[in-house]
Amino acid sequence: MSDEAFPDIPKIEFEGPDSKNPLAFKHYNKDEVVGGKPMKDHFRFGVAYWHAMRNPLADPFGGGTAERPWDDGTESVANAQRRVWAAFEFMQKLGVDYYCFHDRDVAPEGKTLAESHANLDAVADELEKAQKETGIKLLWGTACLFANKRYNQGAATSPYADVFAYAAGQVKKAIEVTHRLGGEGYTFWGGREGYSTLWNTDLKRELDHLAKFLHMAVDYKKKIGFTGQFYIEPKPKEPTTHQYDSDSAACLNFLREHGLMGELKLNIETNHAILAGHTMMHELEVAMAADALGSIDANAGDELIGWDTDQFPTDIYVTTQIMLCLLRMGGFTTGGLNFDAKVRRESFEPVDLFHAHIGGMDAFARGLKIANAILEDGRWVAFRKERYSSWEQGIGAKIENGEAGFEELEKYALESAEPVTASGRQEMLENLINEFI
Ligand code: XUL
Ligand code: CO
Repeated sequence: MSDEAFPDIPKIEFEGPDSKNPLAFKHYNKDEVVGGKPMKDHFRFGVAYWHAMRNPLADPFGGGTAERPWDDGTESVANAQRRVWAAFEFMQKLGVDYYCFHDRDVAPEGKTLAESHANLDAVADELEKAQKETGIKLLWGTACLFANKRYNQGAATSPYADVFAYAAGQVKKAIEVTHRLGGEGYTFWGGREGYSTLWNTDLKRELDHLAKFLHMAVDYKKKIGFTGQFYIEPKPKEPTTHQYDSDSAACLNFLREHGLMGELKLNIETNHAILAGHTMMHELEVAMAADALGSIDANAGDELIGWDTDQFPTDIYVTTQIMLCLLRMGGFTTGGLNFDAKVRRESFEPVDLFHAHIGGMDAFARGLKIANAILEDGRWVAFRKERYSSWEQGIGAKIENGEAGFEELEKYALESAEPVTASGRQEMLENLINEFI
């Protein structure tokens, strides 16, 4: 396609913190080395195709407002193919290396599964060409198992076996296309896997079915030699009242109970963490403790609203916490920071897509620099280490090494003076972190 989708927008460059150009990075300087590697390799930023290219910006009170001149509004394959080039022009001008998609975002659903497969293949041809031409890669693919009416009561957890089978056929194809496009991962987000009321729900049976579905996916992945990482994405509610993959701990418990640990890692989303009543840092720490933090859906929620508003991340405090976790983990392997975020309904012009992503990337660049400075300073790390120093030797080391039981500990306590603790110094630590922000 020769026509540009964003003709008035140049390639977004790093201009530094003094720049007043809204279409420039103030902090994200992709090749600048921070903490031993270039910024771009810390983040592995991804654009979410469904939000950037397909979200019409509707809300419950009114239809879409998004102006997307390259899109003719039809559900045709030709329109979907043209849209691919707009997407890649956007990503190239923005300077991100990855994207993520749902099967039904990139290609229209057909009247039959066979027709949907053919549509997806036709658009995948175009995606493959665009990837080759631009060097932009697929971070992960996924299947939309929630929009079509057939999934109104779930997909893998639907009470109806035919729906389970249909979903399996759809996911099989989505994994194949992800594999064909060199995807580095594949995500399972619950969609409508949950319930609206327990009065009509056999919870145990539905959870067993979900586990069976994931085992089949793992088997098939191995059969076709797809080596990308599988992820499960926690979210507590919306669209159902209770989603089965409600938070990191629930997902890990589910994976362990059903023999899936090691096969799937977690893709953790900031807005979902908030809906679960947790901080993002909590969700990341829980996943990291199980060696299961795989990827991140970067966005923000509005704490005053209480639903999945999928806003762009701008809060430096939160990006700092996320980068502190990632740096301590040693960074992503297959995962990345996918902007699972949409511009506001009021921000309907194409250029707003740039403002939104630039802001998110700059917020993460600042988070990275701040987190790295905190770690290099060493006081925060030293405080935490010192707080647990009683476990390094003596009775603490014996307990951790499994060399002491209740009898020995009772004897130790009887013979020792009253235990002494020190202040937790929460406020001092909050002040310390703020020194860097
Ligand atoms: C929904 C959500 C999804 C997943 C992919 O809240 O986050 O878009 O990221 O299915
Ligand atoms: Co998400």
